[in-house]
Amino acid sequence: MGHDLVIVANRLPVDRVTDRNGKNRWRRSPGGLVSAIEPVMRAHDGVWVGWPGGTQKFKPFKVDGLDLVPLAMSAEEIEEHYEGFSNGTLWPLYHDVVAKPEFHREWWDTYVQVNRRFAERTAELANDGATVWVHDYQLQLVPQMLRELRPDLRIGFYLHIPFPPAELFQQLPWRRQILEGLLGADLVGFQLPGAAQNFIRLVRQRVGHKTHRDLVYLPDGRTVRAAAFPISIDAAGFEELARSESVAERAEAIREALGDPRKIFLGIDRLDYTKGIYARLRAFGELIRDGALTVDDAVFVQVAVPSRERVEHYRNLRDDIERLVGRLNGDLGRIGRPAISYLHTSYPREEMAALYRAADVMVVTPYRDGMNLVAKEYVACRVDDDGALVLSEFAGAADELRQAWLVNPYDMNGMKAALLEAYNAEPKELTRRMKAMRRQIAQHDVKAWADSFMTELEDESHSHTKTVRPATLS
Ligand code: GDG
Repeated sequence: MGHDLVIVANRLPVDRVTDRNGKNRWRRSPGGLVSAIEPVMRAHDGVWVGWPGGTQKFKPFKVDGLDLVPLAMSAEEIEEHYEGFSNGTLWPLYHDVVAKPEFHREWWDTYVQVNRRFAERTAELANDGATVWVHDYQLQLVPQMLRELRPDLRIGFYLHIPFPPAELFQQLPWRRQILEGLLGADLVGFQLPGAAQNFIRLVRQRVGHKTHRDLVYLPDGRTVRAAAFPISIDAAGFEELARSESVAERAEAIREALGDPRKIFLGIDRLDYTKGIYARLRAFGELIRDGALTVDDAVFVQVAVPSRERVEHYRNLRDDIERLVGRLNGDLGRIGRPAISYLHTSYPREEMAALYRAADVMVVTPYRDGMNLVAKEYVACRVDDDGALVLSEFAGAADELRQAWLVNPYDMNGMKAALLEAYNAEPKELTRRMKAMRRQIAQHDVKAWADSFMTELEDESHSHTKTVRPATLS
């Protein structure tokens, strides 16, 4: 039996866990994306296609009533499609070349192969005229491959990470194939309007199609729309969690365990070179060295969530950060008073909420970030309308959270000044800023995001009657 909605994403929204009795089972991954998409899936008889992690093959299964179709990857595919082309080529290229992207033809071939398998399986699962929503940079060829197999489908694509300006994108040897892959969709969604504009401009320049504002007119009569849909979080869910007694108590306990400093700075990031962890810790260390802050008054809690540990860049980054933390604590700390409290681990959602509640200054300083949900989660958890957010201008979230202390993460002195201002801000000032940011997040939550994308995808008229010549550029 087919489905009226197919969600296609690199990962399935579940993790394989071993329970107390040593039995393996599936557990739903935490996170807003799944909870936002779940109601849409239920309303449309949906199914989710994705990689379950690892190399083991599984039959389709259900978790909490959600239909899931796992697509296995071989060890070579994990190495070349996931770690290679996705995380070694596209990830750095799309994040302003913060690290040097590597271009390998074998990685590309495997990327094509995996995308084809996703497209073929999706084509089998979709009912006549069904809607398919493809997610993220690992699967940019799926829309076109699927369109060829199933012209009857309505196809949407959403990119969670930035889409780079033409000057960087054109480094990619397979730039035209990627653009054509995305053009298989009826609607291509991005975090920010600038990314949609980058895409339209590239399509015009590199593929040679006619474009007007946010529309691309294809020679076959189809119209593709590119637009921004800034993603968000389950704001009410986070707020409820933050208000719970157990989280409030845990936040108190965290403060106490840190020796009741006057103020707690907090960073929570996947350990990724785009997140700017090294520079922010350096800035904080310099403030202590300068005497602007002391280890009695302030501590920086940095949670670095393990990520992509098999990719070399990530291993080196971890070493660099840990060497810096060691040096700062060795130089600046005293017994029982480290400058940085560094944790290389991940936590349950409750502990995240308690950390957000405990922190006076949240520091989010990526060099480039599609959105950054951590910044939004912090705001949602500040139920007393206090706390300061120091936020990079280069995070998508900066477009909405205008009342944060916005910083350029490349500007060390600017970042130091912002950290200090946030630290010294008057309560009235903090409340004014936080209230405005909380209003924004409450009104634009992840449900609103999913609804607006789906509405746009389903409502759209996807054809035009213009006469356009076939593209000739290469
Ligand atoms: C990509 C884009 C875009 C983190 N540590 C733990 C944990 N988390 C959760 C956070 C947050 C999520 O993971 C991280 O999301 P971010 O947005 O901060 O960053 P990426 O992972 O890089 O996500 C990004 C996003 O996609 C969505 O489109 O915003 O720009 O790069 O929700 O809370 N959750 C738990 N324990 C942890 O230790 N439970």
